This record gives sequence, C-alpha cells and structure tokens, in this order.
Amino acid sequence: ALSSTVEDAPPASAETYADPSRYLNDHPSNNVPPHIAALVGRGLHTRPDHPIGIVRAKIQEYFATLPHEYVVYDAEDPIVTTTQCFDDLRIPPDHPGRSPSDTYYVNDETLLRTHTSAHQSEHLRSGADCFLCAGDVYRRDEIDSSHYPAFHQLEGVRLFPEEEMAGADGLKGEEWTSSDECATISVDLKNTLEGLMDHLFGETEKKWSEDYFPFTTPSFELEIKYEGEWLEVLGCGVIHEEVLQMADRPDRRGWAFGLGLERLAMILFEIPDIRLFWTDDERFHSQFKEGQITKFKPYSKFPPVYKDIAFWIPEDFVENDFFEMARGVAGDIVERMELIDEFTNPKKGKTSKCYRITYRSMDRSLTNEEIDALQDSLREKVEVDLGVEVR
Ligand code: FA5
Ligand code: MG
Repeated sequence: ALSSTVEDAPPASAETYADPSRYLNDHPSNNVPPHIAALVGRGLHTRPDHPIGIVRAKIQEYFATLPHEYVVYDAEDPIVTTTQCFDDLRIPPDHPGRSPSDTYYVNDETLLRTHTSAHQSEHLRSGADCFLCAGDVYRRDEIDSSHYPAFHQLEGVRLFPEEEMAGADGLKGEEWTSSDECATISVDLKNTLEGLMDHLFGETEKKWSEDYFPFTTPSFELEIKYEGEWLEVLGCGVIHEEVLQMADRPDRRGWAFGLGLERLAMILFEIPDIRLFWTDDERFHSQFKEGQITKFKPYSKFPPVYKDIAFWIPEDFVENDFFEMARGVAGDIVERMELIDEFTNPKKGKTSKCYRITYRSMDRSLTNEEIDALQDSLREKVEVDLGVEVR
C-alpha cells in the first residue's frame, strides 16, 4: 500500500527551486558554481518517461506490495540547513563530508543537500512511520563515467510498531545493538532490500558488507554483480537511537536506507555514461517510455580528445576544486579526469601532479583547436585561482 498525499510537504515546485538567485550569491562561503545551479530543479526523478523516473516508479511499485503503507515524498527543497543534513544525523562538525571541498554551500548555514537522509528527521518528527523520499543530491566529487556532481537518491524509512520492540524498551548503545529486537530490524531491512533488488533485476547476485554511518548502527552496504564486477548500490542500517530521540520519537525503533538511482538506472537500461541522464538530446529521450525497461541503444560515440596538465601544487591544494574548475571551463564535455603521475622533489620539498583529461562530446565531434583553447583557459585559471605552478 502506498499513498502519495503529503500533508507536511513544502508548497514547492521545480520552478521555485530552479531560481538560480537562491544559490548564487556573494557570501564568502558560497561555492555553488553557475553550472551546478543550472541543474537544480530539473526534477528528473519526477519525469515518468525519464530513466531516473522509471526506476523510481519501479521501486515504489515494489514498496506498494509490502504490508505497510509507505508515504512518498518527492518535492522537498534541495536547499537544506546544516542541522537537517548533518547535526540531526549525528554527523560531527569535523566530518569530511561537511567540508566545502566536498559540499556546495549557499552560505554558512545552508547548502545543497548531499543526501536524501537530510529529510529523515523532519518526516519522523512530523509523525511518519514508513516513508520513501526521492530527490536530487549534490556532491563535489571526482569526474568519470559513474560520478557526476549531481545525482539522485531514494531514501526509505520504516519504524516498527512499539509493541514489537517492547522487549528492548529503554535499551541503549551495546545493549540495544545486541538485542533480539535490533537483530529483527536488521533481518527485515536486508530481506526488504533483497526483495527490492529481485524486483528490479530478477534473481541477482548480492553481497552485504558492514559500513559506517553516524546515523545508523549497525550499518551495511549492498553490492550487486554487474558485468562481472561488484557495484555498490545502497547504504543502510538500524536508525541510531539518538537520531530518533532528536526527532522526538524516542520510543520507536526502525531502519533506513539510501540508494543511488543513477547506479540502478545505468545497470537496468545499460546507460554507459552518467552525463546522459542530463542531456536534452531527443535521440536519448525518445528511447524511454513510462513503465518500460528497455536497453539503451547508443546513438553515437564520438572520439575522445586527451590532454595532460602537470603542475606543482601548493600545500592547500584541493583536488575537487581543480575538477570543478574544468567543468566550469569546459562543461559536460569533460568525461573523465585522472591522476596519472605524481612525484615529490625532495630538494624543493614540492609535489607535482599530472592529470589526464578526457574530453568527449556526446553529440558532436570536437576539434583539436577548440580543446586547445579550453585547455589554455584552464591552465590560466588554475594558476590564478588555485595557486599552482603549471609545468
Ligand atoms: C549515503 O548517502 C547515506 N545517506 C545512505 C544511508 C541512508 C545510510 C540511510 C543509512 C541510512 P552513500 O554516500 O554511500 O550513503 O550513498 C548512497 C548511495 O548513493 C551509494 O550506494 C550509491 O549508489 C549512490 N552514490 C553515492 N555517490 C554517488 C555519485 N557520486 N554518483 C552516483 N551515485 C552515487
Ligand atoms: Mg557508500
């Protein structure tokens, strides 16, 4: 059973969220570049005939077959506070995920959410017991075919009825995590998610490993076998009792998970490059229909152009700043950036890094001249803005 009527959802529309003046300002801690602001509010997860929307619908279809009613949220504001995204989830102030090298800040207190877990606490506080929550999330990250600074997650939460947890009443820490009730929740969580994977992929090989999140304990990750390789598709766990306490639900216990919709869609539709989800190209969109999982037929693969750039780095060099600068200069034609060489000159005490940039357009051939011009502006920009010394 599933209901999509939501009382507490903010009165929102994709257009409101897309207004770039909400993200672009000259606050000293603002690090949202225009090419990221341009992605906000696109609402790919709410488009019935977009692969991300199709996967999401298929996931919801599975949850609707379960005995509990899951409320569905999909219109929360992607701008959240540090309280929502981190503090409510016990993510400590010095956690690397909070750092401006990993996260897009609008100002000191607000940011583009880095995960849909940012909405867990508000929905729990409003009294929701079982819910799903889907949305776009943003992270400064490496650049390759499976990493993009914006992607989509789907969160799921289930609180168990109080009477089923009565035996563990008031237990905390070790005592709680070693209780039969906590084990019951873990087992239900794993069964539910294995059932979801079978619903999406048919019987498929799965592997559970331990993971760590400050907001769940125990925590797990699930990998599935895809083309001979293990691919991480989700993180999950038993909700930490302090998270429930902070959300005014101290007497309840339950589980939560967060999965990556692009990862699942890439496997299901055989979409080879994560940038394709954001294209406006009709040759992409005409291939997908609501409710149908069909294999993507690549319409072209234009040749790549490779360029190397080597520089001496200052001590405070942040790799993600460099990756982002390349996307700022060249946009989505940056397909991949990889560190190919690194050495330290012991006399100078300086470190040199060499990166290989793969440029490739998904819809046309690139000329050497245009890439040289882009590479030149990138060289200039890294010297000026990152203080590196190009070799
Ligand atoms: C989280 O984001 C946790 N909030 C998940 C969670 C929710 C744990 C609730 C416990 C309870 P993680 O950073 O591992 O965890 O991301 C979850 C999933 O998002 C990954 O398994 C992966 O499928 C997807 N994902 C993460 N980073 C990227 C990326 N750069 N591009 C595409 N998908 C990504
Ligand atoms: Mg993970």
